[in-house]
Amino acid sequence: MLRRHLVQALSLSALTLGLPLAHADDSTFKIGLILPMTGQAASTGKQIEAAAKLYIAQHGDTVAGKKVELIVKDDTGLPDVTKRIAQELVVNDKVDVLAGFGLTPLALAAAPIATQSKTPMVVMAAATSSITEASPFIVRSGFTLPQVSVAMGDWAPKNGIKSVVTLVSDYGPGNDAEKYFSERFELNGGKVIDKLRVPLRNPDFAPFLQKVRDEKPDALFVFVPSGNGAAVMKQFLERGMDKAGIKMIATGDVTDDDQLNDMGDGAIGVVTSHHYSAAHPSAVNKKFVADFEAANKGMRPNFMAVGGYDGMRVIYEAAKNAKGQGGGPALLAGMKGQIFESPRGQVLIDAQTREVVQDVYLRKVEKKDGQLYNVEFDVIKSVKDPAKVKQQ
Ligand code: VNL
Repeated sequence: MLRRHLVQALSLSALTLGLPLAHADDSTFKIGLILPMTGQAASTGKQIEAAAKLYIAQHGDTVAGKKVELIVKDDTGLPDVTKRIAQELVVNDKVDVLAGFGLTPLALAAAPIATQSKTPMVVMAAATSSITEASPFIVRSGFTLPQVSVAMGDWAPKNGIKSVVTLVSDYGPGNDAEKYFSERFELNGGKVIDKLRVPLRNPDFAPFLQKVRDEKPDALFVFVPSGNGAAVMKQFLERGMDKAGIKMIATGDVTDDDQLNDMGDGAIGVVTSHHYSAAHPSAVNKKFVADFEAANKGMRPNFMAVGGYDGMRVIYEAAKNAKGQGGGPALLAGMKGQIFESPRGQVLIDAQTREVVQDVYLRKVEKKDGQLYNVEFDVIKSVKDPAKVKQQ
């Protein structure tokens, strides 16, 4: 306890006085990976850790002449813990880069540490649009909710869905999904009858779904974070919502590849919009899925794994681009503007917004070889985060 207080006191003064925080010694390149390995978002932590380790296994544990050291820390999904760990990693371990961040409040808690210590911070999972504005040192390797929600606002009204109730987790990404889906859906002539928000922690969907049944929309639009989709799907089916003529549409967070196979055949036909499916039919993705499953006892990679895997790519290539120039700003500069083929398709790290520009797909749940997959049937190319397009 005493040691922790001392560390905190020292780190705080070093950060606030703007003292130079020496980075790792010259022979190692340290990546501090902060993830929820326990608690409600633990599946996200497990997916990203596995993906980061796969990237290192495939690409080697040296980069730009330095030995890569991956330091994985469990923040248990609590923002205060994320912040303390970020501080310790920067001050004690002298990491070159911070990465991970499973939920929006966790990313926001660490942002001031990245800014004060000038340490690049790669957000691999959290997806509220405003996160990248919390620090100029943040680069995102996953996606934003506005980016994937707008596609559904275009698809639904063209496919017989005229009225919708939205149901989202009541925090940053849910608010983004609700806003950007609804605005686009109504612009296209649809009507949003009601907007429902469920608590993030231990949600009970039953009373909300009962309300939706009474309101009888053509469809229910859902966003819940990765790991919570199966619970919504189960209750949706148990209440016979589909039989009452209410379709489910959602962002791909709900039909998450990590859980999809456990949702049962009732999920077949659900249409979602998202940036990654394990069924994406490219050679790069087939190899990624096969290697990931081989290294992790058949576990299927989801969009969180891809955010982690691509985040490692962004970090490795930035280290090479910085060409031995030490320090956070050079590494950050090396992250901006990268273009590469990800398992999800072609991506660009936009130098202005530090967001991923990527293709967004419409997908339908189908059974192939006895397993459920999100099968892509349409694509919107090179989508920027719409929240930032408006501002520019
Ligand atoms: C967030 C967004 C988390 C989307 C998620 O799963 C997700 C977030 C843990 O920003 O908190 O699927």
